[in-house]
Amino acid sequence: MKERVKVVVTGAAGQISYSLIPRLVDGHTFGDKIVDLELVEIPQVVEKLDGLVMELEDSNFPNMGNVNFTSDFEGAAKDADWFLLVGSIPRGIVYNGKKIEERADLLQINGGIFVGQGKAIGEHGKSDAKVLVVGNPANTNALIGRHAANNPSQLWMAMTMLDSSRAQSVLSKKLNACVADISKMIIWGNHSPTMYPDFENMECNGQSGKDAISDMDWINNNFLPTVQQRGKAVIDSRGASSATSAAKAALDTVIACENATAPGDCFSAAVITDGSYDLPEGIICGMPLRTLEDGSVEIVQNVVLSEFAKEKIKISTNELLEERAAVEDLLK
Ligand code: NAX
Repeated sequence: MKERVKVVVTGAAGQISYSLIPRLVDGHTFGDKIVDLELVEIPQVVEKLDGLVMELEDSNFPNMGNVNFTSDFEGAAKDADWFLLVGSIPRGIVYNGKKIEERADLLQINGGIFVGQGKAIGEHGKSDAKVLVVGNPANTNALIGRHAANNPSQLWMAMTMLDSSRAQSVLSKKLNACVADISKMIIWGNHSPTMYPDFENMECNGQSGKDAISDMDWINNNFLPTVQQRGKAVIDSRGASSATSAAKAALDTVIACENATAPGDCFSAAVITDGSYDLPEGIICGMPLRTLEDGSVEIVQNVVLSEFAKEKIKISTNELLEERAAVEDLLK
């Protein structure tokens, strides 16, 4: 009998999910496993998911198991292996009669959602469940969710894979290489414009970025701003935020966790800090990770950080500390 994996996706009627969900059951992301889906939405739009389920059924995906849609997150969470928390309230919408424009309001509202979801994951998810937070502000949402879950054997991550894919793409062009030639692409810090894409420790066909790139003018005035501001550039052009690339990045994160990492390589996601790299403890911060043969995920140690890198990372961890302070009441 084939192995099964149960995956919960929130924000299932949103634009990222429309690209993401079909590819969870196409046999690529989870290999041969049968994938049971729990698709979660807020009550106001949950019925729309009936149409998505019809489309999934009509697509004849060979690895699709049971599919359910619901607004009951607690029920959906029961014995789930994976939680892809995409759902959140975007900036600019009117919520309880107030237009949400301030980052502090966004932190409070979305943070509130993650208290309930975190508690349900901690109580009802599998003890080795993996949680990927995509909904923004992703790092602080993950911090709140993890705290509410209070179940340290579960792994909480905030997504920085899209930032790492963007960095990989820009660097491959600069170095006249293919994206597949680039490895060890680490994103440090927050999933926000303060993130630090570590060009020095990435490798292109085995050569370190530190050795391959000496043009600091290009790094400071082209590479860093392009990667850090890419989300905004997509919104400015498309009138909507990154969707297909965000979905691909979420799938890449799942694949990176489901398969042992190649020796010497790493992947990017933000996890709880533990004192590694002298980062402030108790924040969800982008770091280099690797998956071991037994399926556990650990922080890669001994990456050498230059003074330039340390300075940039500090800006981002300071922002994460400020975000944590803004949601202090949700972390009690
Ligand atoms: P959409 O607005 O298209 O979809 C979000 C969906 O979430 C909506 O259907 C909404 O009803 C649902 N939702 C809201 N609260 C919910 C709750 N409590 N439970 C379940 N569902 C809920 O946004 P989309 O473009 O799909 O983006 C989703 C999130 O990803 C946003 O917060 C966005 O900022 C974030 N992103 C994160 C990225 C990352 O790299 N970490 C990159 C892409 C994207 O910007």
